[in-house]
Amino acid sequence: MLPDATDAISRDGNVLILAYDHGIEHGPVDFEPNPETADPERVFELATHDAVTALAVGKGVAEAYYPRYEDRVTLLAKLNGTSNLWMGEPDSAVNWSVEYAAELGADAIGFTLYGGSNHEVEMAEEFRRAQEAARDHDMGVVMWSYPRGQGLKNDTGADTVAYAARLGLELGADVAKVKYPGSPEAMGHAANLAGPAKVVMSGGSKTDDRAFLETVSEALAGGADGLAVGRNVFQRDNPEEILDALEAVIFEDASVEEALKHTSSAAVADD
Ligand code: FBP
Repeated sequence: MLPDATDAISRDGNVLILAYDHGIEHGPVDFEPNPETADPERVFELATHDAVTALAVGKGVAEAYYPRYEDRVTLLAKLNGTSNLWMGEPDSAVNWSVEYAAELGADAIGFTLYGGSNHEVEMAEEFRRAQEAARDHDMGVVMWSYPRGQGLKNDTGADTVAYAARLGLELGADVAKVKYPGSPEAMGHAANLAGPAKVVMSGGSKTDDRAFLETVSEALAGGADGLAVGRNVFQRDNPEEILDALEAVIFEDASVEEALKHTSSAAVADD
């Protein structure tokens, strides 16, 4: 972890990564709730929102769209990814090099590590190469740290998530992206173990405005440095509203009640 490595992808020390690698990881099914988000242009437009400190996308999407947005969006190059069609032990193909990501203008790289998978050793070695190349290019390093495999699937227990956060620090990530472990205390435990590396909560499947904002607020209270979110933003009918609300919670220290005023839920509650 290097002290200034996250400057380009943070705001006042906090991070809000808009994740849009779902077309690889989950497939088109994730765009069904809000079909216009199948068009990357729609999501690049969302990423121009002041709340978004970086947009995480795969190579093809970056190549096709980033040149038109380079002045308005901070690019996080999600280097590896595997489709949901893959049925083997958790693994992730490295789809582009750090050098090429730098050429395209990326400020940071993103890399999934499945600790606990039969492929952990190779994945850690691939991560090493990417992390060191990122240092050569002054790019930040974000680890999607998801312990998984051999019976461990989406484990959100406090000890597992703390281990995931610690792997981020140990292997040289500047930011460890982890699943929410269910309470502010457990989040704090993970954040402590990550030391100087930032820890951000992974958004997860879509929930309602209040439940989502409460979880984000709890994670921050526990010691998280922000959020990396996909579906809980782009699957909403009004993604800009939830970004307004997240901006209030993450960067303006607003309460959930205050933040909810940015969303249509507030209008429904007032009726
Ligand atoms: P969400 O906020 O939609 O959960 O996205 C976060 C993310 O890490 C994405 O970057 C990735 O595509 C997806 O979750 C992977 O989810 P999983 O591997 O748990 O199915």
